Amino acid sequence: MIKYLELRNFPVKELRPLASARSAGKGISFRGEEIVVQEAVPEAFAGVDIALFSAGGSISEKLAPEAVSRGAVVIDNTNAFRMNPDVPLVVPEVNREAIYEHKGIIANPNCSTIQMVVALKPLYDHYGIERIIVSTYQSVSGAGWQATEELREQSRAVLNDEEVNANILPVGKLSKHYQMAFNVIPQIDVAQENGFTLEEMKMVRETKKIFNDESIGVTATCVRVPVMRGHSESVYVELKSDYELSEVRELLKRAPGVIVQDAIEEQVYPMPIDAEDRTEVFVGRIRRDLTHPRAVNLWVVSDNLLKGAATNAIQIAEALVSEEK
Ligand code: 11C
Repeated sequence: MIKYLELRNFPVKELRPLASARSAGKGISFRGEEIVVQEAVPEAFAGVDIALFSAGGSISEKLAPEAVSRGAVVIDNTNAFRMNPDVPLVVPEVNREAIYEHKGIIANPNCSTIQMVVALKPLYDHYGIERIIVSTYQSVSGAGWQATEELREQSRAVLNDEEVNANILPVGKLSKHYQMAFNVIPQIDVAQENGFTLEEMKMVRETKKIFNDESIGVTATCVRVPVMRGHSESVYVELKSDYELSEVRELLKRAPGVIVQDAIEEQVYPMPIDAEDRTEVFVGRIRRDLTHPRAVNLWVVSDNLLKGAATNAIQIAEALVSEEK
């Protein structure tokens, strides 16, 4: 987020990096200047206009209200407030208008939801959406930098015929862990009572909230794959009216934040390796479904750390300070 504030020339008067007591006193660099990290205590938010939170749900629950009570608008990257009816859940390309209804906190959605709704927005507006069936192929960076280190270490161990240790995935806080290298794991986040995982239910609930449409049917299967960065999704979308494939392609090409890479005959399609460090959502494999006359299949890829997190948060901040509502 700090890098993107810098890259996008966000009008920052003062940057105040806040973290745990353990990190306080360390330095970070911003616009060529070294800034000292302070401890994230309630008083540290005095005089802050916009507070970007990304330190886990429990920290947000504790400190976001403190920041708001001191006059800040909080943009929260965690799951803590996303389904709170008083908190807008925003992807600027989809529901920018919701930003201005905030009561102090604005939530940044889950990465896998963000990239899907950006791709579906033009189809939702033009045809309406009846139902979505999504399967994800999510990179390990979604589970934090330790997970990326573990994948590196495990890959090296497998190739060297050494013992493989697994301590993080699928879910750090659970007791069972599985090898990620040369494997796929059909679990992201904890199990829910209905047999889905929390990641899957985030995709279901957040999609309905962002489109402000409870009638959309959404079902998700979220899978971790041994990719460092960039989430991919196979999306089946049943539209409310008939469509022409050429029109779907045109709508996607014109959609803000979307890049179409779609020519299977020339082997052109999005891949996470190409999406790294890019802020757009890439869409390809656009094809008519074989089982339903109003359904279309898409392959959607984006950098989960950028559009899926940092970039989306900074875009919300940009909309907040923009004159244009
Ligand atoms: C993952 N989507 O890939 C998760 C990470 O609710 O913001 C983001 C969790 C969240 O593991």
